[in-house]
Amino acid sequence: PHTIYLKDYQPPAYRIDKTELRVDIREQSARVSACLAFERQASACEQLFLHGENLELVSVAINDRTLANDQYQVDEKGLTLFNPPASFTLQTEVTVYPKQNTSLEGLYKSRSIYCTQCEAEGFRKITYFLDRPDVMSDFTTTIIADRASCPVLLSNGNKIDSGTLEDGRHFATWHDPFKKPAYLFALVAGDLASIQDEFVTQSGRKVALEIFVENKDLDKCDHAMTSLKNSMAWDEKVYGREYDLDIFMIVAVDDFNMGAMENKGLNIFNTSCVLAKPETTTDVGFQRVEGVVAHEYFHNWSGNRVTCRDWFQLSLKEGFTVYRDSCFSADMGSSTVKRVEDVSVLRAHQFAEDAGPMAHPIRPASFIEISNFYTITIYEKGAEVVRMLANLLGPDEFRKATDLYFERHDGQAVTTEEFVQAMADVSGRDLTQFKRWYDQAGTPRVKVTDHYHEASRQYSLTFSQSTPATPECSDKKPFHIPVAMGLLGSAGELALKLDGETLDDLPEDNTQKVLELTEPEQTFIFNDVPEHPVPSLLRGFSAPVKLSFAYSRQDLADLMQRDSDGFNRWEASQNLALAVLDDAIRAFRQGSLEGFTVDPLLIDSYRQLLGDEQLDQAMVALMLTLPSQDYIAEQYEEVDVEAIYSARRLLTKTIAAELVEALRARLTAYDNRKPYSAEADSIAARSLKNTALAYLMQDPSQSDLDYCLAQFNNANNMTDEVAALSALVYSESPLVSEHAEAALAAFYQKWQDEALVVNQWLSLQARDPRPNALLRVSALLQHPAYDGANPNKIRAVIGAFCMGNPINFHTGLLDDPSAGYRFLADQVIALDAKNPQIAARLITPLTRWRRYTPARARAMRAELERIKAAPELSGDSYEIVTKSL
Ligand code: HT7
Ligand code: ZN
Repeated sequence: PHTIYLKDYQPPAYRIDKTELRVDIREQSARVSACLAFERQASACEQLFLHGENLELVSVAINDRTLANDQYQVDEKGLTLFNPPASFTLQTEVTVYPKQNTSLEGLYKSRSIYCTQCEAEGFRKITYFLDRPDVMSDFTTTIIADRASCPVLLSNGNKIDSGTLEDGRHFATWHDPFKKPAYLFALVAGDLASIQDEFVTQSGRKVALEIFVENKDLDKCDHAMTSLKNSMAWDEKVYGREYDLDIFMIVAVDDFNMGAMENKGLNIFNTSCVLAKPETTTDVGFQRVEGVVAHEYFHNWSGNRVTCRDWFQLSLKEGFTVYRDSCFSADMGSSTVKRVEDVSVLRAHQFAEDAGPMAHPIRPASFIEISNFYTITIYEKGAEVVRMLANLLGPDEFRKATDLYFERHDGQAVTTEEFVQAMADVSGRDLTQFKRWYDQAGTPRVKVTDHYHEASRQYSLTFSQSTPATPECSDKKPFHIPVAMGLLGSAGELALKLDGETLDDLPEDNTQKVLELTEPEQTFIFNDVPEHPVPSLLRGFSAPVKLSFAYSRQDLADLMQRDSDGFNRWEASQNLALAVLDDAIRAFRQGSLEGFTVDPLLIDSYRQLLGDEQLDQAMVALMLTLPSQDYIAEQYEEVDVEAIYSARRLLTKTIAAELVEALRARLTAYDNRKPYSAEADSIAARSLKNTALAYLMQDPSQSDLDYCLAQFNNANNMTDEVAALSALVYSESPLVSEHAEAALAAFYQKWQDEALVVNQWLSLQARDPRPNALLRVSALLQHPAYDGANPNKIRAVIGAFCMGNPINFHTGLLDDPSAGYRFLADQVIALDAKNPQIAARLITPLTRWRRYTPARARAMRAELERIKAAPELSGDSYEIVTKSL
């Protein structure tokens, strides 16, 4: 495998102005005929290389003349044309094998549905092409298949023809009037049912909306349709972006490597991101459907109308689109809850990536396999960078800048430079330093100290920033970091007047400011400060950094109660919990948790929270939830898995015991007879009730257990049903164990025909922290519900065990502590030949070996070596393994 560098970018030698495809699908294979109109862009070209992989070439002609053997050459990477003319039509015919295509890239079969996945480089598995995003073409596609097995034939754009052929076959021809790169091409053929609706755009155009699924799933499409219409309206209102074709289609398939794909006018989705109904889908599932439908729809502008010049620019479309979908979800529900959720994911997983061997900037400088760069860094950190720009410019200028960007670059393939330039042009700001966020990896540390001078009533905050070395660079230059902040006095928020500012400079509400850090060290002095305040820093998580300030525990308890910034109230709860967890981790490491007492300040703060009737119930639930094991691990240089697990477990049990009455009061306050609704306040009420239930089931009374069993048996929605099931399964109380086994069996019996529900059942067991989980996981792999070719099932069992069950993954089996690592390596090696993208992703937990104690690090490393030595390892897995060794 070889490395591709951004610095080597060259524009394509040819354009492909028109692409005509004819895809003739038969049970055993498909014949793809392509007619491509090439125009030379540069001076003479002796050899033109077209990408093509896993294609069986049947014929090749230029301007209708079959090529002689010395006019072309074919190898496993593509087709080379020797001395092609300046302007010509290339005709090729190839055979492909959708049923045997287990990589789920190119044209493949998912259950009975033929579908495609072309991003990033899958089109080359369909036909020979310049498969790169800066080659944009006008596509006309004819699909031919059996009418009985494939009554529905879809592709991008508008249907321009259809008809009947001999032998029970039929065809449909689609034309997409918008030029697009090949990665946005799609086709679907299958026996699909659909729901239909309509959206009238702000300029009065009618757009037909259609969601296609297998007939059995037709009752689970309404939420996706509502989400789609909400997204269309939101993009018009917030970004002035209108949909451009006459039809927008979504197709759901079971076998899909990621969540969904934004193909022009024909989005293809993993069923897990479309299907939802209360009986089978949790609240988290409903929110995911809404978010992913929005994300793919928003790509129509941020990605499709304005696309990427090359794959190094991936965050141009992904970071921006994640930012857009997260603002949309914030507007549909609670913005603070959404922010907390996003930041939790970022800090537990992106920060870990940024500190590991796969760390890369949001615009990487090189890669071996682009599929490995669909990372949490490109997506979520990319979104944080756009969020910082949006906050620096303010809403009006940011909107002007996005308008300018879309208008300037409509129909073009551009770079992140152009995106930032639009921001700079509108705002007049110099964003040169800001652009370091695009090419320096790593999470900046920001250390803050303060000083209060009573006599002068001056308060100063000193910030110093530094960024640890990452593989691409060890000498980091300072970042431009916006720090939103306020100051808490004893009676509330204080007015902020920076030294040098006059009253005229200040807005009416001047209790919040954004301080812009640009130097390694900077001090800000505030005047007329009446008392030593408690600073509230990095409000709303205004930059993706690790900020530290020496808060006392009482300060944190105070911020938890009183900060006007909802995000920072939650942040204070996390920091207070982390401090107490650290006490327990130290005690564990010094010998034992026996007799350890949990700081009563944490218990009292939680008690206050449980009694707070004003605060959004979802926020109460989030603040009562201890930091995840991954986020706790992030706080330490060396991860002590047992100490973290034991400390968190002890705190959970202590909180449950100390607050039993307040927790029960939350159950009593909840009205179980309310009909289900997916609105934010209903979701919030359920989340608090189920958080309380999980605590109570740590050591339940008979009536707590009865409540949980009744909820499990009578719930009218999956959120409550699965919350009760996991409270039963994860309880260590002897009162519960036989009920847990029975509930697991009953759940499977009830839901065995609902694949997505079965995935929940699998993953709940794979995450079970009790000892010897690996034995149960190995049994699950043999269960009839498991399918080793389906990425959702792989994620539900192998992914959930290796990434969501750290205590079992790292401790293995009682007599075999490395068994978890060996299990993962075995699974990766077996999967790599079939689906390299999914195999490579699974390796992630092993890549972090340097963070663990020496014996574990050695064992993890040995498994990486074993994967590396596997015969015919894919480029995908090779890249991850070699970069992490
Ligand atoms: N833009 C889409 C990326 C995607 C993808 C990438 C690699 C392999 C399979 C894939 N399926 C979809 C998804 C998105 O971000 O919208
Ligand atoms: Zn995307």
